[in-house]
Order: sequence, then C-alpha cells, then structure tokens
Amino acid sequence: MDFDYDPENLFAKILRGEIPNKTVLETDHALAFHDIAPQAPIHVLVVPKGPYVSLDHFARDASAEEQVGFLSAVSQVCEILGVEAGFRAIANSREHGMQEVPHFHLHILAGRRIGPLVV
Ligand code: D5M
Repeated sequence: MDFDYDPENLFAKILRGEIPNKTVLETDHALAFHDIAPQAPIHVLVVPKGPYVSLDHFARDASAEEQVGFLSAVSQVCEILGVEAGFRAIANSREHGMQEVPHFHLHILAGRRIGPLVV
C-alpha cells in the first residue's frame, strides 16, 4: 500500500503554526486541539506530528517511539479533559472512512452519551 502524504493538508499547516488552533496539549510527538465543528460537548482531535495519512499508515510506518508518544498524548488528553464517564475515539480513514483531512488524527468525543455507532 502506498500512502501519499500531502504536506499542504490542513493539519500539517496547523502543526507548522500557519493556522491557529485551540490547543489542549502539545508534546514532542503530538498536538491535541479542539475541533472547529464540535459534535459533542467535548470534541478534541489528537494529531501525531509525523507525516502519516491514516491510522493504518501510522501503525505500519511510525516508530515505536512515535506510537508510544502518541498514545501517551491520548492518555494525557483524557486526563486533562476529565472524561471519567467515558468517551468515543474515532479515526476516519481515507475515502470509505470519509476522512476529510489527510493527516492521521483521533477524534475524542465526550461530555454526554455519544449514542450507538451508526454506519
Ligand atoms: O475530520 C476532520 C475534522 O477536522 C472535522 O471534524 C472538522 C475539523 N476541522 C476542520 N478544520 C479545522 C480547524 N481549522 N481547526 C480545528 N478543527 C478543524 P475527518 O476525520 O478528517 O473527517
């Protein structure tokens, strides 16, 4: 599988500081910020800093350090957000996953019962 990363995608621009964001957490390996169009009371995107298109790209090609760093950021974001009652994590992936921004990101949705998974 070829993953063709576009360095001009929106989240690459946010990571380079070219577009502002409402930051929740920044680490060496990830940036987390509030989604511009929240689908729940809490809707945060966690984005690894490396150039990966989708979850399967990240899982295949990111180093162990990047992967652990990303998951550690997810854990810290959950702690910061105080989502003890739970949350949903979604990784839309490429065309059939209806991914809009082609830089891997995890949606963290919380603050209410999110409802059944509808496909
Ligand atoms: O989700 C892409 C998500 O990115 C979608 O929920 C809107 C969000 N978005 C779009 N532009 C911005 C900016 N500028 N800041 C924060 N969030 C943004 P996907 O999984 O690719 O469909």
